[in-house]
Amino acid sequence: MTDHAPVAYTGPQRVLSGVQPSGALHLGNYLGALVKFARLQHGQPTFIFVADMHAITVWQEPAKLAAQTREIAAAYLAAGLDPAKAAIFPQSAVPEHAELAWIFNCVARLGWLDRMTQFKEKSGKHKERSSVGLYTYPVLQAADILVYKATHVPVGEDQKQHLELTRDIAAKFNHDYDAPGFFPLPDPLVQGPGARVMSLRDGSAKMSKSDESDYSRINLTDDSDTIAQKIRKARTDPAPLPETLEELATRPEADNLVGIFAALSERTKLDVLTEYAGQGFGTFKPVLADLVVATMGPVTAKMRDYMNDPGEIDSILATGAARARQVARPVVDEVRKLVGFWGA
Ligand code: AQP
Repeated sequence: MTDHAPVAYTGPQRVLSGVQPSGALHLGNYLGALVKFARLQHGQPTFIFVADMHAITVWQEPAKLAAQTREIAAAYLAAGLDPAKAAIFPQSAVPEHAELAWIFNCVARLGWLDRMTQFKEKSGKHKERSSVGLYTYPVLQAADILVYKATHVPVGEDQKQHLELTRDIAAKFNHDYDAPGFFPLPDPLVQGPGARVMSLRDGSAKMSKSDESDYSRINLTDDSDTIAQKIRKARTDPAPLPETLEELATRPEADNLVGIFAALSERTKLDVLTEYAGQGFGTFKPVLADLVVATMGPVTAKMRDYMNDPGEIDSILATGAARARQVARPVVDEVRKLVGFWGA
């Protein structure tokens, strides 16, 4: 170990992200992640994986996991990801993720992981019965990103803390192994009104796959009637929509619905308020429901089409995995040399 002032990474820019195949996707995943993936693929080389190794940190039925993996791939394609541009692959098909994760387990400090709020939320009162994988999940996530030396990571706001941990691991590795600038310190891309979509039943909790109430979320597989009903029943307050963002911020449920409207129509929240200020939810909710149905309907239909062709999805996943390995293997080989492993 030697002392070094941090040296900036000067390699190519790359985008990486992923979603777990742990249940039906919802509007939060779509706006916070999928839409951003599709936008970014036109700029830099893009790697989008299905996080099946993350999914098994909590129990997954073995008989269903491969189908769930294909379903996420179908959602990626339906959201506009193009396999000719982005490498789309299952995480477990690129073993370099796990290989690097072990080395990072030896770089990360227990104190860093102890601060991760997602583990605390997901393990709840039964921490000692959680898998070790759930605890070290953010370390695997750091390996997912850095095995491609990715510089930009589009995620929802809930992932910001994990991204900070990735930066800490990259900086410590570069320092400890005397490899200034070897790994980039990746930037989370979290901006935009879709970065934190909240539950339709509780404006202080994020929309989540694991929420017990199906009325808390809009699933990518919901039909038009179900979507309209969920928005009609969404919790709100009796006041009309305000004129300013400051007032909106004091009303979490209203803020959430305006945010969803803004994200789906690619406008700002202020723009939406300018149009609907003074109107009650009796007027706003049906317009929002129409917008959600009009935007999500075609995505759901495309997703079903892809799901009906599992052979095509498998071929896209296999090609994506081969492309991903071409980038990941040389990085891990360099890491092996830096660490001093035999034969490297
Ligand atoms: N409510 C949300 N708003 C905006 N973005 C969100 N994301 C998740 N929920 C929201 C983003 O979706 C991506 C994939 O998430 P994931 O499936 O890998 O893990 P997650 O964050 O644990 O997603 P869920 O749906 O909330 O699942 P559970 O209920 O299991 O916790 C990430 O980029 C995430 O930020």
